[in-house]
Amino acid sequence: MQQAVITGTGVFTPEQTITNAELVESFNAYADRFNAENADAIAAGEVTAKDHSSVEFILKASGIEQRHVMDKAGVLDPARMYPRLRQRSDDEPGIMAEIALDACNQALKMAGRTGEDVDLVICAASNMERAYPAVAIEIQKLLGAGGFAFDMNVACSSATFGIQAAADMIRTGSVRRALVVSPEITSGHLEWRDRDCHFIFGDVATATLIERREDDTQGFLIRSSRCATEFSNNIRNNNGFLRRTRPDGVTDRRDMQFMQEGRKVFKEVMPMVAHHVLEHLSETDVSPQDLRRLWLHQANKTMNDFLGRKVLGRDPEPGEQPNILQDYANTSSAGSIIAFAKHSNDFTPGDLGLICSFGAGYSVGSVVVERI
Ligand code: CO8
Repeated sequence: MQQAVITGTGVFTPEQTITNAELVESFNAYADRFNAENADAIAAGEVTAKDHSSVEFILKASGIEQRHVMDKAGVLDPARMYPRLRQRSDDEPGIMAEIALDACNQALKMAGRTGEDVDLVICAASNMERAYPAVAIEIQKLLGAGGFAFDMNVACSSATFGIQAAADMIRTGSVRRALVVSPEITSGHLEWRDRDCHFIFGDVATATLIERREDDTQGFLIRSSRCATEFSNNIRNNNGFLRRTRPDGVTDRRDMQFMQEGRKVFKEVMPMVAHHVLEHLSETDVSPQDLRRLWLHQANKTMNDFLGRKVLGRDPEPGEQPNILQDYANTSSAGSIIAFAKHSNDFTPGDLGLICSFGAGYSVGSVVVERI
């Protein structure tokens, strides 16, 4: 059996940012406009008035301070409230492939490889730009990679599930080098007009290069991984290709964007993740005290504080559980990979760490890595 090693990572970060203050100002202008336009219906009790959002609430409830987005102007326009992206012809790279390529090239450069060295591309993300051809195959072509490519979606856990799939194929010898890439344009499917969730997400793309271990391979050995799922409607998006077949097949309906029962998610997912991680560690003879760092899913600071305490059995020391969500918000599957990419350079051979993601499905993915 071969061994699989993470030899490179890449993070594409969109240039445009939206601070909480900018977001709240735009949301409140939208809410005032909505309330004025619907004044009669609101007075008659037929429509619910929109309350203002608040910077203080967002920071306290989530820890998020800003988010990166592909189009700030469209999101902040109170008459629009979603991104405006350029129409592209079928002969140009799609926007997901374009940002994925940037992240992949960073990962390849870090490992001293080129696209031609790669024989598997997995595009692992929460939503795909189109049904087919697979975005991954487009990325494969743009990279000049060989072998094969496919898309997979496990929402926030897409990247860790992708890493497990790629590592398993490397171990059995069916591929030699794989890129797991997560272009997450969450701004396209976030409901920016809903104050309960308008602050949650941001855009980014991450890539992880995984290679078969040779004598001189350096990086992070994938010691083990575990994936788990359990069906829940508490995080859901009903958009899809059967939409026009429904009697009420409208496009601008609340459930065509991201929806969640945030409190329920919090209460149900936390025990599931803590149990999953502790079982994974125990089955593979790794003590939580052996882990130098946890690179957790980046949805909510309180969630990460809770998990850090559950896994380590004590309050994490500074740097043991780095967050990036204050700068990026929740970037779905990319979050734990951004944390890993930005906070792993100080590892020395023998150091162990845990990458862990969780979210819609529900889904949980955990990967134990060792610096070699
Ligand atoms: N400003 C002011 N007040 C607000 C706001 C706001 N923006 N929003 C809500 N409030 C009010 C509420 O109305 C409520 O008022 P009241 O007490 O009078 O009823 C009060 O504040 C408290 O509201 P909540 O109970 O909702 O607040 P919480 O403390 O629970 O925090 C969170 C809300 C931050 C959403 C929290 O519940 C949370 O983080 N939950 C878990 C979220 C999570 O991790 N979800 C995972 C989803 S990600 C995923 O799986 C990927 C999906 C695919 C990607 C999709 C991309 C778009």
